[in-house]
Amino acid sequence: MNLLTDRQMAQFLTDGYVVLTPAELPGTYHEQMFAALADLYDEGGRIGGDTLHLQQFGDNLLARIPAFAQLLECPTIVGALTSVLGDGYALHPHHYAHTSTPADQGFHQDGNLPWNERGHYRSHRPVWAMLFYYPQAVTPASGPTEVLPGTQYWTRDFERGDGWRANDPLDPDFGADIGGADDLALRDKRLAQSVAQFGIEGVRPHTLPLAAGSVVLAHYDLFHRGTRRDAAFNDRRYMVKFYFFRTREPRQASWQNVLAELPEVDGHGATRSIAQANWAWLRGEQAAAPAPNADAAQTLLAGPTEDVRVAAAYSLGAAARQDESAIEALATALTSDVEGARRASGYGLGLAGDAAVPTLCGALETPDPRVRRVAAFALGETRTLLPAASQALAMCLADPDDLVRCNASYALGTLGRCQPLAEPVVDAMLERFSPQIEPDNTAKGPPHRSTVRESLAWALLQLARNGGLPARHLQRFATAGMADRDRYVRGLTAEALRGLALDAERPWLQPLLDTLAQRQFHALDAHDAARFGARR
Ligand SMILES: O=C(O)CCC(=O)C(=O)O
Repeated sequence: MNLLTDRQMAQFLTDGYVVLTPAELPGTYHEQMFAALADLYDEGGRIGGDTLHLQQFGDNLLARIPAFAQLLECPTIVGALTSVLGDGYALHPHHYAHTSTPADQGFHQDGNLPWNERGHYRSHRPVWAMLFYYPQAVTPASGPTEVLPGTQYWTRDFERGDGWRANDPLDPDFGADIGGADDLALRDKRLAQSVAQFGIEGVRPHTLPLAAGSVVLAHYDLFHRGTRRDAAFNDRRYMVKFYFFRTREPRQASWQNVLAELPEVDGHGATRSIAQANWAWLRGEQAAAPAPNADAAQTLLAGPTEDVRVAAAYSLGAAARQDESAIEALATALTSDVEGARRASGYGLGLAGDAAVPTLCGALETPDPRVRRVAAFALGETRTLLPAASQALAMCLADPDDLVRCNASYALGTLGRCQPLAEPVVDAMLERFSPQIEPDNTAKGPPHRSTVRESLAWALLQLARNGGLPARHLQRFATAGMADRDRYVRGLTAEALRGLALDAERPWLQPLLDTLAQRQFHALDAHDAARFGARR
């Protein structure tokens, strides 16, 4: 496999993406992929309506176009994903083939659950990655993807009412009315304003015209958008997006690593301290702790933009391993009324590790769900081995707030990647992993979805892949997960079991499991048929 070089890895950690050109796949392969996607889009067009075309180009591509496996298994892609996510990374069951249109999308981060649903805070560590595959050349006229390099560690405030906004738009007011307005200059002006208002120095849009067969490997949280195609462009431009996640904590570098320190690359200066922390983490080390500057506590609470608040939180978090007052500053920000201060404090407390555990466990008991959500997420980011953390998170699985339960599930998955969790904790996860106890809670995308059961399925996958589910638990996970009405719960459970079966070194199982995994959503199940089948 072709592992990334130090320079490519530094580019990924700094800018949030790298462009890959898998030389092992011939031009004819990409032509075939283009033709196959065009067929599926034509089929979707004949069906018409406003369905998601799940049977055509949403979630089902591996069944409809099995040759996609050649792309996902080629040495360039396997090497790049292994570099960023480590051995044993997994494919999420959701994917989609996008096409360019006459409309402009606004810059956004994808929601961290399918169809822009929200589950948890965004981790700065490379736990997730996206692949954008372009079977045809992308020109400025055909509607290239545009990215905001270096934005993968930032976000806009997203709390709305008592929940979180769907996905993370850079400008929540940039809707279909503006993206589709006849006045193209107005669209461009609004897009430029959205970047300027973000306020982070050095953030500049970058469009990605690319050769046919190019692949962009992006940090999951990179801001991006689909740009409009020219009125004169009368062909098609496809982009297929796949999602991947890690299943192992890094113990050593998984790329062609020579340098101990993150090299300087042209890129976004504001991301450097986070990129350095990532570089160290990916090498199985801890980043050196710079002394926090005297204003860090104040900057965290009242800094003007996300990057300076997060930088302050990182310096306090690193110092907190020895310095009690740094924990106090982070704890104050955790209960602040300022959303961005609370969010940043979560990153700092996560970095503080064991030293933050008492503060975070205490915060899980506060009446404000906004604080409990950050605290739950941050407990996972501490990667602590202290049992008190997973015990407290297990209690949160019964929290009345869905987002607390999601963040707690996600954090348990992170801790379960670090060491096996105690039996009562796993019991609590499996207890909750049932539609009777944890009912469906979203109507986004396919019917019958639960953001909490999806988060639990992801967490249980992490435990399963790390030897944290003994046979009795595994049986319960497999039975409940494969019977779930939520297709992504089933898909994640299947992916967990596939990995385990392959680990058992029975090579003849591989083709069977690969085929089953590819075809998992191909036949309409009873629930989806009611909504999507009738139109075929
Ligand atoms: O089609 C594109 O270039 C980008 C679309 C995209 O990433 C999205 O809709 O989230």
